Amino acid sequence: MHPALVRRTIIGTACIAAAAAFACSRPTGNSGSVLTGDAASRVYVAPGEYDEFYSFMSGGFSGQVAVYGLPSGRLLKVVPVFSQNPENGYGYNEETKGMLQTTYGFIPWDDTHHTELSMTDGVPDGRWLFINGNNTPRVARIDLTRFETDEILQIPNAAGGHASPFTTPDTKYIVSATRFSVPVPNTDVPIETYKQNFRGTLSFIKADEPGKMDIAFQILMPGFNYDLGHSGKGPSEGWFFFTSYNSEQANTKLETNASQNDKDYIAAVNYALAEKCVADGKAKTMPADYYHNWMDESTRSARVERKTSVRMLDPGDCPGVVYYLPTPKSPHGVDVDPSGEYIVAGGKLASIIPVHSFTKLIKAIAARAFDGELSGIPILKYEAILAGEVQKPGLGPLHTEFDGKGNAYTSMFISSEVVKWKLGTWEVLDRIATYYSIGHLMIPGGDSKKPYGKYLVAMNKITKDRYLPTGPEMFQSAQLFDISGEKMKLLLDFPTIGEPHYAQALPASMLKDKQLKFFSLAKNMNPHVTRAESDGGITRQGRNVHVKMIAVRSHFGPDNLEGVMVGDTVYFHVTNIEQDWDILHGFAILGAENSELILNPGETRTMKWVPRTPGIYPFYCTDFCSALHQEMSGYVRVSAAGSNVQLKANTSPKAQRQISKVKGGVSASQR
Ligand code: RUQ
Ligand code: CUA
Repeated sequence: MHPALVRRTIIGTACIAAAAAFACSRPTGNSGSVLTGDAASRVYVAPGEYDEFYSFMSGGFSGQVAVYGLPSGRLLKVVPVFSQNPENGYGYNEETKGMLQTTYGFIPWDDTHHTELSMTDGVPDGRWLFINGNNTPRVARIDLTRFETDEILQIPNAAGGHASPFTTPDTKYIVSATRFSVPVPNTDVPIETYKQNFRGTLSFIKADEPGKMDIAFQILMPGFNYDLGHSGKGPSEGWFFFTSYNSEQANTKLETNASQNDKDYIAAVNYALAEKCVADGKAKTMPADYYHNWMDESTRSARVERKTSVRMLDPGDCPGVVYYLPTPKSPHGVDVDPSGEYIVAGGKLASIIPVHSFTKLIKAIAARAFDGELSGIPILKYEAILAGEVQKPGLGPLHTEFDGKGNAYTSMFISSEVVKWKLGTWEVLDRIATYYSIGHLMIPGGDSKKPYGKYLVAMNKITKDRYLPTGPEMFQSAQLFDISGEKMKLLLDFPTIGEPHYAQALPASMLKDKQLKFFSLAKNMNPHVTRAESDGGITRQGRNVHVKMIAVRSHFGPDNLEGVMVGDTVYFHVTNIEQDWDILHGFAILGAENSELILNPGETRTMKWVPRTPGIYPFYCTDFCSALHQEMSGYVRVSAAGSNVQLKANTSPKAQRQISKVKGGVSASQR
């Protein structure tokens, strides 16, 4: 019987027996059966106090990033990345639409999988967070002083960007490997010619300069499916490891056809050597079509650049750049321990966890301990590179993280548990159930040189009875474990947005004091900025009407607009002229086929609006900003096409009175 059901039955029986004496509480899921006494106090963050860690969870099929506090599990923010976000107008307003531009057109969605913090010397440094778009292969950079997406790079010659955006210890590169092999360049061929025509690519993306992300080079690989990656560190710095499955190169019914081989491969890529080969001109420049979009800091508007070529390195032209490490059985995760010596693979269908040794790998290469080759890539002998195998770990090993104290923690999808084992002796030390079907797990800093090793978060694929039911679909579920002692302890369940896949976390102290509180109005170089109400107004350029407007507690200026006609396209350029933390205004207008605008203090945002019928259209502030928030509104008069109503923008007497009240504050902030 399911453990939850067992407990419910017990509670049920005890309840009947005790009914005369006590009021029985209803059974509430099964957490009580595994919780220890102090769990509540371990996760309790008192009102007004802060969490110890920021945890950045992938938003999965929401396309975003969700930021949670740990240990409380409180949702702190949703950062829009690849999906339009009506909550703040990202991807709807004119300034940010460009961020979602791709060669496939404007794409309002993606499927995010892995968050990755930037690192310095192999340790998270709190500058940026990267995340991948899995469907339309892209990588994004989020600035951690603002929690905003600043840059998106599309990956050409790829179809699905799953092994991404893992970083090198110095954040010189982040990577993206294609999940699906396709013809490179992509072209119309019969699908059954998979083996002849389909190829994989591994992309190394230059990532250490904001606004300058670019494909440094791609490596052309056999037509497998590439799954996950991790960089080496310490002695293995300069190498990158990628798992692959479907070495069978099946193109149909992968469920069985891609699970035939006893072993698939981890590709060990010597990217330091690849760099050298590229510098020596051994990569071919090939045409490619992809977008690079980034936010211009001064205008806070997206800049969009279309790129036309990449450098493609064929491993045959750079001997020693890639080796294959045979790894049982359709490996999913590949994780490198804090010392950089051990490379741990999670073979979804394997009955052991294999651990490769970097020292042995280098020796095996020198001794040419090969088992043949694949498309010119030498296959190392399994026994020659093996450090050890964890025996009987459980079923369905996927991902491993480390606590920095010599222990590894592996998620077991099929047996729904976390298994703790010891590096070096490979013995299983502890196991604890997860509810249910854990995918990734995360320890703050757990894939870095210096894990923080206090908590572990399990990200589970199935939620079922963990919360009050919400129809057939429930949020995904995360669970927080205390790993500070010998035995793991369950502390907390909390729901997450989308399917979080992976997360990374760092101490709040690394970010908290670096947060930007507002944008400087003086430095706002948006071409449509309005710095003072007297600069507002309405102008016509053919069928386009531009409205320049300020928002300040508690009015818009101007707030009455006339002379707009059916057939016009109206652009509302609204500037929030507040210079104060967390004082936001919004803008929405009746019937707009668009989301609202949300305006950070000091920021200009533009809404495009096409009125369809004559009439009066109210607009209002959507973010409750003051006692007179409900008064923060205005009207647009729309006349029939060809009418002779004059363009007019005015300011209401009430707004005049309010502006004189707040003027001192506003002008002071502009000095
Ligand atoms: S995945 S549950 Cu998309 Cu990283 Cu392993
Ligand atoms: Cu401004 Cu409500």
